[in-house]
Amino acid sequence: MEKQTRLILALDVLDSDEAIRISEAVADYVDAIKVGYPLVLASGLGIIGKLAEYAPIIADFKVADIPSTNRLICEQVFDAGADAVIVQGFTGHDSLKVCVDLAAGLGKDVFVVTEMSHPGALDLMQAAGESIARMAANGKASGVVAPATRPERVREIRKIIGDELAIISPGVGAQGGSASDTIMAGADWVIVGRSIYQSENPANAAAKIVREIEEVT
Ligand code: OMP
Repeated sequence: MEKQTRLILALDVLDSDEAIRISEAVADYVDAIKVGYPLVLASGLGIIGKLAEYAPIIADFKVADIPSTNRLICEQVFDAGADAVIVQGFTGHDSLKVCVDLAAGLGKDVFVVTEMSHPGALDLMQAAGESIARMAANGKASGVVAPATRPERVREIRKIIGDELAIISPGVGAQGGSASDTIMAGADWVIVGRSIYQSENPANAAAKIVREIEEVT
């Protein structure tokens, strides 16, 4: 994934035609498109290959199982044409390792969720976030997912993982986070969904976020 616009679209629409239309419209403004359960469950895994024509695809399945099941899931995801997969970190180092090993052999990326962006992440996840970030770095993941709703946590997680790993950061716009604050806190990319795909003009909405990022980089 090349760092150009530093914007990743989270494409949580359900209709495949709409997904293709939006991807085509925003292709010039995004470095990747993140596809997850909503779109894949509604449209089938084949949507990944179709959208890969417009941008690299991050498959957000928040993979969280035992190692052998994680391997089966990641094989399907990469076979479908995804360039990267998002996995949960709380399942531990062995579950992560199979994903990283498989991805490394295929030249693909693994991003590990540390602490999520919603308020409920404070109940349990935040306490484990820094340990998960450390495990992601030790386990040679490509990067971590960290919350744009809490730039101070992005800053902490950056200190833990150093500069080798990337930070991709959701929570900008609809969840209240700011693209520029998140980038200034140390994120490499911001992930934006509803503020783009629910906009009357997704291309304009994406362009506006890219301009905001450019102002602080
Ligand atoms: P919007 O809130 O619509 O911009 O979408 C954010 C996207 O990022 C959604 O696809 C979420 O599932 C995803 N996400 C979070 O919002 N918070 C997290 O902590 C982690 C993710 C993720 O792993 O992508």
